[in-house]
This record gives sequence, C-alpha cells and structure tokens, in this order.
Amino acid sequence: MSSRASLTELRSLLDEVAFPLDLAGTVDGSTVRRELIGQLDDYVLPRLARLDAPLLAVFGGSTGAGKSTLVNSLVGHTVTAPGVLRPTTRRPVLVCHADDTAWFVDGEILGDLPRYHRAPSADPASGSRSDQASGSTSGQRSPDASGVEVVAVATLPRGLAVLDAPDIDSVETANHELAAQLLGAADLWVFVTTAARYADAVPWEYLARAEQRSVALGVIVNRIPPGSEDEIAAHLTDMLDRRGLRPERLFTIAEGPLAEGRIPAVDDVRAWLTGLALDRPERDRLVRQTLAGVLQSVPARVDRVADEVQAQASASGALASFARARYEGALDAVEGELRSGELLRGEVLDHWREIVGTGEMMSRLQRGIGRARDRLAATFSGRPLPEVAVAGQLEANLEVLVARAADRASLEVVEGWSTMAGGAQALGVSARGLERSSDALGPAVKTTVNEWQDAVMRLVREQAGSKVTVARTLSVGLNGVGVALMVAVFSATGGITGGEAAVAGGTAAVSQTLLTAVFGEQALRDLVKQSRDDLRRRLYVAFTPEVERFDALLAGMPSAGLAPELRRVAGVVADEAGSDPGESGR
Ligand SMILES: Nc1nc2c(ncn2[C@@H]2O[C@H](COP(=O)(O)OP(=O)(O)OP(=O)(O)O)[C@@H](O)[C@H]2O)c(=O)[nH]1
Ligand SMILES: [Mg+2]
Repeated sequence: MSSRASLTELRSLLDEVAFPLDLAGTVDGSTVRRELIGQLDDYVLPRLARLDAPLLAVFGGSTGAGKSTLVNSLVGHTVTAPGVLRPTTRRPVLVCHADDTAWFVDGEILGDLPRYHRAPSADPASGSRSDQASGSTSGQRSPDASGVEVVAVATLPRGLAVLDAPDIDSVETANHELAAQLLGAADLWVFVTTAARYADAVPWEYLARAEQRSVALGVIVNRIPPGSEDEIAAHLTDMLDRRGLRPERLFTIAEGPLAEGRIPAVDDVRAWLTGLALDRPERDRLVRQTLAGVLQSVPARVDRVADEVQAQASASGALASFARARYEGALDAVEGELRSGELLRGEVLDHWREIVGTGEMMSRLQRGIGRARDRLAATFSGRPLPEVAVAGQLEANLEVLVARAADRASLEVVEGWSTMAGGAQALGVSARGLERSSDALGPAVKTTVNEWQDAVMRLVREQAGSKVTVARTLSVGLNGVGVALMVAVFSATGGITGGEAAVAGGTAAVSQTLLTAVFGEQALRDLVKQSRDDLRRRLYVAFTPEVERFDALLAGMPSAGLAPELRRVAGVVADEAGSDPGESGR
C-alpha cells in the first residue's frame, strides 16, 4: 500500500497550489483540489495509519430516499431524525458501538470535521437533544452547530460504524458538499435510492465518481411498490453494469407501513453489515479495496489540478509580458518622439537661438567654424548662461513627453488586461488608479532626466579630456557643448552632419555643426548614440515601479515547477498503491 511519505509529500504540494486568477477551468480545478485534500485528510492518511479502525459505512443518496429511516431501522433506535420536510438531515449522525466511539470522536478519521458525542439516551425525534462534551478537542457544541454527531448504540457490533449523511441532491450547497466529503471518507458507500428516483441524474454523477475510485458499494432501493422488486432490481443492476459498477450487494425494500417510524424489513441489510464487521478478512478486503481505488484515482485527479496550475501560470505570464511590452512600447514612443525633433520647439528653440545666434549665425557657422566660435564666445560674455534655460526647457519638455507615454502605457495595460484571460479579475477593484501613472512617477522622471543631463555633461567633460579637445571646447564653454549634445540627441538627425543636417533645419544643424567642430564626426555619432541609449536605460528604470504595480496583481502564483512535481508525486503514490496486488483488493 502507498507509503505515507509520498502521500504526505503530495499533501503538502497540494497546499502550495493556488489559483489567483479566475480562468475557465479554475472552479473545476479548485473543486478537484479541495476534494482531494479532503479525502487525503479525512480518509486516506488516517485510514492508512490505522487499517484496524472500524469500517465506516456511509448512507448516501437523494433526499427523502429514506436514509435516516433506514439507519434508525437498522440500529433499532431513533438515532437520527427522519422527516417530511426536505432536506431533513443537515447534520450527519454516526452510529457505532460504544467501544468504537473514540475512533470517531477523537481520531483523525473524518479529518477536521467537528465531532461531538451525543448521549445515547437523547432521542432526536423528541426535539430535546442534549449534547454532551466528548472530552475531545472538538469540545462541546450547540445542537445546531455543524459537525458529526457520534452516537453509541449497543445494537451494532464493534468494528462497524454507520453514518447517516445529508442528501447529495438538495438545493442546499452546504448539504451536498458535506455529503460529498463524507462519501470521500467512506470505506463503504451504501447508496440509498427509491423506486421512483433511482434514474435521477445527480446520484449517477456520484456513482461515476465511486466507480472511478473503486469505492466498495452497496445499493438499497427503498419504497418499491410491492411486487416490482425483481423488475426494478434487474433494471438497476443493468444500469449499474453499463457504468462499470458492481455493488457488493443490492437490496430491494418494498414499501409498506412503518412500525414506530421504522422499516420492518431490514434484516438482510443488517445481517450483511454486521457480517462485514465480524468477518475480519472480508472487512479488510473492503477497506483495502476502497483505499487502493482512491489511491489509484490520485494521478487523474492531480492531473486536473496540475493542468490548472499550468493554465494559471501561462495566463499570468501572458498578462505580465503584456504589461512589460506596453511600457517597452512607451520607451519606443519616447525615443521616436525624440528623434522626430518634437522637443526642439517653442522656448527651447528661442533659448537655443540666444546661444547660437540667428539664421545669419548659422550660415556663418557653416562657412567657417573659427568665426562661429568667436561669435559664440561673445554671446556668452557677461550674460546669464542661456544654455541653462535650454537644458531646463528640454527637461520640462522631456518630462511631459515621458509622462504622457507612461500614462498611455498604463491605460493600454488596463484595457488589454480587461480582455485577456484572468485579466479583469486580476485588476479587480484595485484597477482604479492603474489606468494612469502612479503619483511617484513624476518626481522619478524628473530625477531621472536630471541625472541623465548630468551624465551628458560628464560625458562631454570626459570626451574633452585631451588638450586639443579642451582647447576647442573652452571657447564655447563645456555647458554649451553639453546642451548642444542634448539638442543633437533630441533632433531628427542625431549627429549626422553635412548636407543632411542643413536640410534638417536651423536649430539642430547649428548644434551639430558646432559639435562636429568640437568632437569630430565619428565621435559625435557615438556620443549621441550613447546618450540616447543612456536615457532609455534610465527611463526603463523609472518605469519599473510602474510595471511592478501590475506584477503585484499577479502575486501568489505557485512556482513553475509545481505542476510537474505534482504529477510526479501522484505517479509515485499510484505506483506504490498498485505495487502490492495482494493489498489492492481488485
Ligand atoms: N411508508 C414509508 N415511509 C418511508 C419509508 N422510508 C422513508 N419513509 C418516509 O419518507 C420520509 C423521508 O425519509 P427520511 O428517512 O427522512 O429520508 P432521508 O433520505 O433521510 O432524507 P434527507 O435527510 O432529506 O436526505 C419520512 O417521512 C419517512 O418516514 C418507507 O419505507 N415506508
Ligand atoms: Mg435524512
């Protein structure tokens, strides 16, 4: 039988599973996961630990089929309240021999379902239930609390517990979820149905699950019009057979008057169940069959969970890269606008003209660099340096441009995510505010642009390192050269001189003629490229916290290796369960 080690490993891997996104298969995946965890905790792990625990026979089926009535009839006491109002049984009642109550009140079987021990004398039909503290960790509970009532009776032998479950098909979700949980903890499922209802759809969904898990099954068809027993038994057997279900036993009970609320003709069922409790090899066979069946069902169920883990990971990956791509796009847009010369407008142009003079200045520059330098030097003497104004205006223009591009990117991400798998739900209510940049972006861009300008100035100083260059440079001032370089970065020509530059128009052309004179053509191209790349790198860093706002919405994704690891361990669990055919039952 499967080792506890691999099961425990599987159990903790299942704990790591999280489905933060709302995808098409998420509800299904988390239901499968929840049920699997429940069954491991409520049944597999405790059952493996104690194969000698009493056999747990769970009476499950449609509402009104007579489960509670049957259980009362079997034990000869009203231990659970039948009723005309549907559904009747909301809280499961477990009946067993007094010596066995500890298994169920204090033991791990039934997992974390609250349990409490009811005094045998209390008759639930009388409406005066008295709860008695069990001494277990579950403590005393009020009668209307959820949980399993454990009732000791002298009429059941040791080694057998019978559980009256809520219905599996009621409108009340809590009821059938609890019923499913209890069926998951059963060594033996006693499926109770009626002549009128055995073809209903819902029970067959449960029966299909029982078939997949090789759960030991008993079937009771209650309330059969007298005389139709054989006909109904044959029909039902055929239905079961076609679905691969071979119950241990099938009982038919003809409808007749109840005697003190009990069905008189339950001797066969009682004899079968008590026989199982007393026949140790047979009891063990059933226990092992169900256990092995559940273990063999693990890989298919884990596959479903792992599929969803992968679906979540790829949806999350797609969302994250979409957000990143939009901000990359914003950087491209900024770069494109820089190259278009967009920023060299208005005041920038005016201030720059103050440095380099008028159109006449430009033509002189193009005729002879020497005289241009003289003119430039004269412009600066005794006046506040206009290059500071140009730098400031460039900075302001650039900030606006970058802010616009970042705002556009965030809006694009929000709009894009709304149409992508899992995106709308990841955005959730926190989407408010995400469609524009964070408040921190403005100051961050300002700092970034300032730092970039400083870096441009540093670059100019470094390049002006050799004596010759210094000499050339000083006549216009290092700051003037730095600003000229920024202008070149922001111009369409980007350091290309000659005929092209002249065509490109005054502002840029003047700066480039100047820069070429100072640095030489090749060095200028390099400087412009280096400065543009540097700006992009710095803006990328400034955008990172903006992108991370979206990444944060995708937090809580399980690690990439989880899905394959789940499948691997599930395979080990099933292999170990199947490796000992003597133990697997069938
Ligand atoms: N005459 C007669 N009445 C029955 C028989 N079995 C059940 N009943 C009645 O049918 C009604 C429903 O029976 P319950 O035992 O409460 O049914 P249940 O399957 O426990 O129903 P839920 O708890 O709602 O899932 C009760 O009023 C019972 O008295 C039977 O064999 N003969
Ligand atoms: Mg009931």
